[in-house]
Amino acid sequence: MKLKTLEIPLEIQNRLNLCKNTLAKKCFSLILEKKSNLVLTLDLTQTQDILEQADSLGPYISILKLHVDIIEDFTCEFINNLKSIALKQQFLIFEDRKFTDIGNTVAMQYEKGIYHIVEWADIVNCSVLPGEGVITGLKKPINNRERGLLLLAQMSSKGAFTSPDFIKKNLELSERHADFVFGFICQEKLSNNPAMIHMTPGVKLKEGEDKLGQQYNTPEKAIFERGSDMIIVGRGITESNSPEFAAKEYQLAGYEALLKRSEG
Ligand code: 5BU
Repeated sequence: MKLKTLEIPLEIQNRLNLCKNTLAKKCFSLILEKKSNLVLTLDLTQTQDILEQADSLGPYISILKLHVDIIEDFTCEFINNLKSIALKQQFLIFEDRKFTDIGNTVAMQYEKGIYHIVEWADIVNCSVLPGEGVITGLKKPINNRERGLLLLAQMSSKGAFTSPDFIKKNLELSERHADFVFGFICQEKLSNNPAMIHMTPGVKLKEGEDKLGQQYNTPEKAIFERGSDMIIVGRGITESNSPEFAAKEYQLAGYEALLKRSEG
């Protein structure tokens, strides 16, 4: 198993040159530098496990995604340690908080409580179900930090509600707030704006379903056939016998699919 080290996906290089959003630039640069369009999701409940996996799998990923509210022994020290690992291993931190409330509430959820998410998460996401206020609310606590927002346009789970109108609204709002919004969580390419990044969860090397309605597509299907840019993978890696071997496999599968698309 070897990456074609000399090849780069020209499409990503071109899009990097076109985009102005800082987080989009960072993502495109990481994809090219690390030859990885892999977002690892560490849905683990113990901080030590998260830190160990983040450090050992860090070389193969561009983004680490968390659900901070499932952690049972959360401390500020954990965040400091995670930030050091992110710096050492060169990945961005994405808190999958899925903000969905009125602007005033999401602003507080982003900044306050025990987690102070705005202080450490480079990337967060929200649903536009509440309307534009959810985005303007999330902008409030940012100040001059470099932060990016992804819109939750489509979900991977069975029976997820996604009407064409809802997707259209996501596209409109992404353009209106392109200083902050730099892409989508989705199941296929939605935007023709080359600066917008598409990230897809529900990815495994083998298609299938879990027992609670999660549906899986392969990296090839997500990236090559459906035109997404990054794959989000959790249990495919964390529950394998060798997470390091699996992370390399997903890195290779995701990046090869991107190369294949760029060539085509
Ligand atoms: P998995 O172990 O690869 O199934 O984990 C998928 C992760 O992506 C998990 O953290 C979910 O919360 C997250 N996710 C998802 O699976 N599907 C979606 O549509 C969205 C997020 Br949005």
